[in-house]
Amino acid sequence: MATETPNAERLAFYERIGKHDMTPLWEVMQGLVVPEPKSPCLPALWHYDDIRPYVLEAGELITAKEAERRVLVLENPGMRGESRITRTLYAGLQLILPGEVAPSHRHTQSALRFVIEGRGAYTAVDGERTLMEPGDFVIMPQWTWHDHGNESDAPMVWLDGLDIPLVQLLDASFAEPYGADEQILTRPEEDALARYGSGLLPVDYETRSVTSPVFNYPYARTREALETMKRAEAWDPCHGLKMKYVNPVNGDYAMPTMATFMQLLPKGFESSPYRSTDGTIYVCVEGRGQTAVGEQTFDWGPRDIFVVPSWAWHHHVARTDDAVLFSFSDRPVQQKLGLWREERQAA
Ligand code: GTQ
Repeated sequence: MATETPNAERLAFYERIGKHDMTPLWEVMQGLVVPEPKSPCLPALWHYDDIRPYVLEAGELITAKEAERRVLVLENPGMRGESRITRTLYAGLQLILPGEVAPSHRHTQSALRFVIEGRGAYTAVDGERTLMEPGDFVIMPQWTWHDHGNESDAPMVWLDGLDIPLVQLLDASFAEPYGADEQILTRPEEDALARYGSGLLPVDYETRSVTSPVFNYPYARTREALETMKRAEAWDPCHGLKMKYVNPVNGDYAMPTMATFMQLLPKGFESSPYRSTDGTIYVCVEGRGQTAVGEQTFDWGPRDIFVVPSWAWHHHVARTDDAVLFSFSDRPVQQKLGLWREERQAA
């Protein structure tokens, strides 16, 4: 591989082939086929208390209807201007004020919502509404109509996670408006959770979707499950007690492009160093702790959001109480393509 500045003869050659839209691999190979992941994604942390005022201020600047989605995008500091929080994923904080509606639309990007603040606003997906509470993980499957509204008396803020950069890379984006603010509802509230999320499935159920038919995984259920499992005290040295959200139809991740997890770190637990190729976005739901990523240490508490880049060594500590972390990444894509790797530091 060429490492030095090319001589005049080579430069002249590159210029001549450049006219034919060609370039020599040996000048770029090192940056293309790297020996291990070298991501422009940087570790980053957003303290919710620092950014909440800006989210609310956006509510005075523009309505949810005018904005279509009134969101402040969380941009990775290593990739400013690219509307992404990791290489493949987008995240933003969406605000809906009392009485507002974010008009119905659909797109080929998959979206998740993780509720940060407020309760009682709804998301409607494919003919059904769900009321949202803090800690709920809510799915908008690709190409399904979805709209949001807030009939409560307080602002509601949630984290949007979408596979926008991934879909952009594939040039596979389609989007269209519904044509009315709110879609027509065809099923009662919480029907999907009862039908598909209760350890039951309709007999003869055949899915046509790559996404879980359960579109709200309520925090109350998730938290209760973690609390019960905690009694067994079988902590994974790297993860504490970490569960993945699954599609009850096939046991796969709940969404085709994004894996979602909920993790409990018991009070006093310090995890062993770990890394994996899926850059991961974390949201603290409860408790306080620290995550060391590379050279940095992040102190986090409830509603704080932080990013661990691909292949960055990291470990977590829960200091004062049990801590609960929600997280998501592009792991399903990497696993389906045979690319996902993980490494645990030898004890
Ligand atoms: O709610 O449909 O944060 O389409 C970005 C794009 C939210 C949404 C975002 C979107 C949405």
